[in-house]
Amino acid sequence: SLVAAHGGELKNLYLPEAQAEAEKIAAKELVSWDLSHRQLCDIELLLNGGFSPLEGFLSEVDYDSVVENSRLADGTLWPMPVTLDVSEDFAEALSPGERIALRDEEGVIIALLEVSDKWSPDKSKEAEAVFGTNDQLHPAVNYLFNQAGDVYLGGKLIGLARPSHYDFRGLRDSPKELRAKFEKWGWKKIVAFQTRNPMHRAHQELTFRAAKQVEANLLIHPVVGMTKPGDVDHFSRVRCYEHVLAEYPEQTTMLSLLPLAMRMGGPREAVWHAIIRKNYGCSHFIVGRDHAGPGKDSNGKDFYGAYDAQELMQEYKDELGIEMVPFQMMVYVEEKAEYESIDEVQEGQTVLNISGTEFRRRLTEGLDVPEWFSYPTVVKELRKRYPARHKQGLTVFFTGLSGSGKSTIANALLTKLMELGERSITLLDGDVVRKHLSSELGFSKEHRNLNIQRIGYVASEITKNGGIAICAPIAPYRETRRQVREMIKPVGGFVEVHVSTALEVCEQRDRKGLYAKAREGIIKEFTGISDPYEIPENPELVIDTVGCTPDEAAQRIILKLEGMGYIK
Ligand code: PPS
Repeated sequence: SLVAAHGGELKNLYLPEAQAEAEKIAAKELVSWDLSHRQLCDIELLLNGGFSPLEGFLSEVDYDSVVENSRLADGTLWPMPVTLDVSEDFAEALSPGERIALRDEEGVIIALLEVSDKWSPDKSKEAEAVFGTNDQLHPAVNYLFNQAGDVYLGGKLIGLARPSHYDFRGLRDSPKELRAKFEKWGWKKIVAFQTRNPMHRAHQELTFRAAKQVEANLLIHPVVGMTKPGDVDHFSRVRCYEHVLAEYPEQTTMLSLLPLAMRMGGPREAVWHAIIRKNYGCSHFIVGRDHAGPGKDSNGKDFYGAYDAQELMQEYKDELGIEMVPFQMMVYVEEKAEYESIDEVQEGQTVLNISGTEFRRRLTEGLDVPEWFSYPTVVKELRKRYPARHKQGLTVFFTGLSGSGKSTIANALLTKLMELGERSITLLDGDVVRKHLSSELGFSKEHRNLNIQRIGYVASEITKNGGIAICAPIAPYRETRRQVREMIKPVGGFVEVHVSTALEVCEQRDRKGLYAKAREGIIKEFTGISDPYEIPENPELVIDTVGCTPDEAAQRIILKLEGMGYIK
């Protein structure tokens, strides 16, 4: 039979259906808390027994004990605080013994919490003891100080509804369901592989060897709850895993998704991961190099040593109840055309490896990825997600005084890009936007900023979907322009063009007669005359329309875009 759950018994905190229905109706009267995404991930694993032996969010004594000794108050090994953080305001009105309703993002009541404890944690102590640092570059420390509420609630949970998922439903198994599958297939020894990254050949080699070494079946058990910010989204990853699955001998390996919210807690997290896999029925757990590592701290140093996690696992070996399969990094040995563990490589042999960063660079530059590194199916999947720069969306953001020539150049650029014909293009000209998006706005600082934020939002959507947005507002405030850049950068290219034509020139041209009216005071808050224009500090391009035709100006932008790789 399969390994027992941690603490002996696999928990299931859900009420039987009929009872749950009755409780749901009664629960509508209760005070309720809207769960954050991370809390929702935690609650799913609490309710389905993935976090056995926990029966709810940690009480204060359990929390103190976990923080200090990686153990619950009764001595059971448990390395990670699982707490319900709430705001002071919310906590204030609660009294011990009270029941509250916990709701998901759509307002569905997932569970009831019988509040037994309420306390203000020493966050600094928690960070230091659990994650070994107070450095906010650590994602969990950052969460603790900048997102988590200041009060923790502890108590037992009563599960009423399973958190809903619309994606990859066939690949989501609770511990009970996964155990049932193992039993049905007659799998007795199962080695689990934890991952938050796409899998390439090295991972396939490593996991296949691990399974062979301990004569076990293999469970690929990727985290799809929350991983490190900036990771490849789980939709793309799961499609990659499905391709990799085809590379194992048939009937030996399975894929199941784990809705865990990772903390990137290195050694302690490795122990936690192992306990969770034991609850899912696995007998073995692979711990590789830098397990659940959060990257580098503010001094550029790794938060944890590469094999710290393996060492801590070793320390708890006798009481873990799931065996570690330690692995060193796998590298490709060119002479042998094979993967090998880095500690087995002989002197004089050529070792090839492509780092995650280098792999990403190759995708964005549209460069070749060799077949020894990954599978063409996986690379193709990731290329869809991370297209080469000339296939990504892009925003060209003009800023400058009224009459500086923004619209004229923007139109010339639009036409030239249409001539190239690679992507669809939208022009968000100042006047057009004020007619269709911002007709109720005036020219106060507040209204101008609102106007620019709307433009930024629309441009970011266009950019995200692979199009080109050309924006041509005055956008006089630096801070708002910065916000727009921040909004768009993560989804594609952003090129700021300062049309720097001097005020005197704009006023002299006065195409719309607005400057004359502004001087007379008929138009108030007029940029450059009676309202500020903050000059951009680091635009990608500066264009003065004196001595430069619109055609030349547009051509300069095209060249810039080519130089940056956005057009081929
Ligand atoms: S902002 O500050 O970015 O929101 O301005 P924008 O949306 O680009 O609108 C600028 C156009 O509105 C006309 N206009 C004024 N501009 C500046 N200040 C005041 N008070 C003002 N009142 C009306 C003007 O025609 C601007 O168009 P452009 O194309 O820039 O000349």
